[in-house]
This record gives sequence, C-alpha cells and structure tokens, in this order.
Amino acid sequence: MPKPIYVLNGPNLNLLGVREPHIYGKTTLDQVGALCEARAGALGYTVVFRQTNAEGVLVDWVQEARTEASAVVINPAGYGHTSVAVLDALKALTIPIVECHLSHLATRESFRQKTYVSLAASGLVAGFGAKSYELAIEAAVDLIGKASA
Ligand code: CA2
Repeated sequence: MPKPIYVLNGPNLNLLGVREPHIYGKTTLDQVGALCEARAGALGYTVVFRQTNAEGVLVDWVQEARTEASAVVINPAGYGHTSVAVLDALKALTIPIVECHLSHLATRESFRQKTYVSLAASGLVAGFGAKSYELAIEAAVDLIGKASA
C-alpha cells in the first residue's frame, strides 16, 4: 500500500459552503474531503485530509509529510500569499507538491496573484471550485508515477 497523499488546507477553509458561496461554491470542506478520498481511491491512493487555521500547525503537517506521504496537495488559503515559513517547510520535501485553489486567483485582487507556495510546487490548479482538488490529486498521482519511473 503506498503512503497517503496529504491534502492540507489553510485558514478559513472550514467555512467553505457556509459563507461566500458566490466565490468559493456551496460544497463544504467535508464534502471536498470525500471527493478527494474517492478520486484518490480510484487511483490507488488514500488521503490524509486536514484543515487548520494556525500557520505553525500547517508547517508541522508539511514536515510530517516528509516521511509519511507520497505527495502533498496544499490549499494554503491566505497563508499562500504571506507565509515564508510554509514555503520553507515545503522546500524541505522531496515528494511532489501540487498547489490547489478553489477560486481563479488570476482574476482576483492583485495580492492574490502571487503565492509563496508556488515557488515550491510543481504546479497549481485554481479556479474550478471543489473540482480543483480532484484535478490536483490526479496531478499528484501523475507526478508520483513519474518520480518512480
Ligand atoms: O481560492 C482559494 O482556494 C483560496 O485559497 C481561498 C482563500 C483565499 O485567501 C485565497 O486567496 C484563495 C480563502 C479561504 C477562505 O475560505 C472561505 C470560505 C468560505 C467563506 C469564507 C472564507
């Protein structure tokens, strides 16, 4: 059994489906987790799906992924735009990293158009709502396959 794909979620994503559905959709974070499990399962992987509002906890989970995960899919939320600490943690990984966002960052405020996480990730999926996560898992599985080929 391969190691799980860690799907890590940053601050305020616990509010998904509850507020601002016009930007982030109506799907709750629990439902996103179920979608990730189903998509990963179909591809032969399990997921560890977590959310935190605390930057240090996100750093701890990224560090944990170094030894415990096959890949990381991360929606850093607001910390993507601010956190050098999360970037540094990601840079210590040798497994694939895929950045994931619900909204289409390029069409939003200028401060959302760059993320520190992008400097460590292989690529970014953004703008497809909950589907972004499924696409990010597909990309992660693809990258795992390429790394072991
Ligand atoms: O589009 C994304 O996935 C974001 O990572 C979401 C973050 C935002 O800061 C990023 O720029 C883009 C915000 C997450 C907050 O999610 C909420 C969901 C519902 C209601 C309020 C906030």
